[in-house]
Amino acid sequence: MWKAQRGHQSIRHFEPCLDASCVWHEYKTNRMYNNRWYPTVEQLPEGDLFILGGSTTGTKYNRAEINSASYEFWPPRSDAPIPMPFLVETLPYNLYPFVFLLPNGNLFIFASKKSMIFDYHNNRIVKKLPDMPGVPRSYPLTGGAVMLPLDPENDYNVEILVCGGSKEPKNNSPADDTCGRINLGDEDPSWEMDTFVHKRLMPDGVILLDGTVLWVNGCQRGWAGYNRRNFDPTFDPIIYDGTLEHGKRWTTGLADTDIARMYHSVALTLPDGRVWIAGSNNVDPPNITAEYPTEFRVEYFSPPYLFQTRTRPLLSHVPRVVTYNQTFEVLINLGEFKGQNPEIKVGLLRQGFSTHSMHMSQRYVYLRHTVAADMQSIQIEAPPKPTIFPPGSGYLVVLCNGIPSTGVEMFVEKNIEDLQIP
Ligand SMILES: [Cu+2]
Repeated sequence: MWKAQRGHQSIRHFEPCLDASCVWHEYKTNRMYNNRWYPTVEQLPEGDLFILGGSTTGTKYNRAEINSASYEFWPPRSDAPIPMPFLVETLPYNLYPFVFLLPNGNLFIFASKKSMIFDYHNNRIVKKLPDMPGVPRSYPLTGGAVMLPLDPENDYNVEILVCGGSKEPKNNSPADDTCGRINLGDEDPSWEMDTFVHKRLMPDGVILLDGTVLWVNGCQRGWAGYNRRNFDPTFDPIIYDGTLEHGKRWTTGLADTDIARMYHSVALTLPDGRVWIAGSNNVDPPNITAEYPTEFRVEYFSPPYLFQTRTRPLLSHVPRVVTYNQTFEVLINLGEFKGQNPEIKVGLLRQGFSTHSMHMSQRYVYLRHTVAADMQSIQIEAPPKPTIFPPGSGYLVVLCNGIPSTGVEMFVEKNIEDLQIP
């Protein structure tokens, strides 16, 4: 049986397969320069990975002696990790910084309350942004962050949403009940504060197939970590629609769960439009009889768009791989909406990967398109460049009056040959 090596510097590869032969490959010699416990990884347009921050050893929260205040690339682009003073300025609550690749090729980087636009090509801060009001938002005072869907209609203007967190690393610390949203397209971006409906730390924010954001998991008191640090679980899912005006963005009153999902919970949007929710373990060693037990049950959340009586659009003949800026055709069946001039949108979702309320490399991009006169096919333009959607897979979705089709996996590559199908 495969046993993982010590993980602080490990790079592990997993090759998907259709049989039972899949194994993890561990690289003992090829490894990161720095020990990194709780770093962030973001996919880059060049096809490699940006790895940022963390601490050199496991800890309740970061401190100067163990701070991995640097970044590096995988595969390596430099001979050594590159120092990042921002990760010193944001101590001690700066593990798992929020990082998003921006359409202009820079990175948005957020830790604690601070954020900046960073040019990783030239190791240069492009712009420092104002502090976000309220509590720190990074581990172990864990909030969540989402880059709202990118849309060619507004020239891929970027807005970032950061929600929740906790006041201090104490058992009785109240979770935060606010979200902040910053428009990076503004000349002087500032945080517009909004409610998070109620207090929540360790939330999971996932982009649904229709471009809205579902928040699940978490709790109302304490901080992130093992052994009696998380209390008062939040059971209700809430949905944020970033296209609506302030005060009208939240949908509440959805079906509650009765499972506490706090530290080490995860959530992921599925191609069929549901959300897969799993985990929770805030006891070490795992214990299924604890007050908040180690949780082995999986749940599926079905968003309101799956309960509409209207016909769900059908999508077929999606190409397996397209190149940037390529125009391609898919077939659609709009059911009773055919001929009624419905609003058609096309989206491409990359769910990214989820841990500790982080949804690294998650993004959603609307695609330019033209619906055929007979409403049975759509000409779609692939994302124009890799800074908008880095190379790799996503789920293509057609929305008809806001109701999404099932997502169909499609790869976007610089060259068709880049996708090696075994
Ligand atoms: Cu952990």
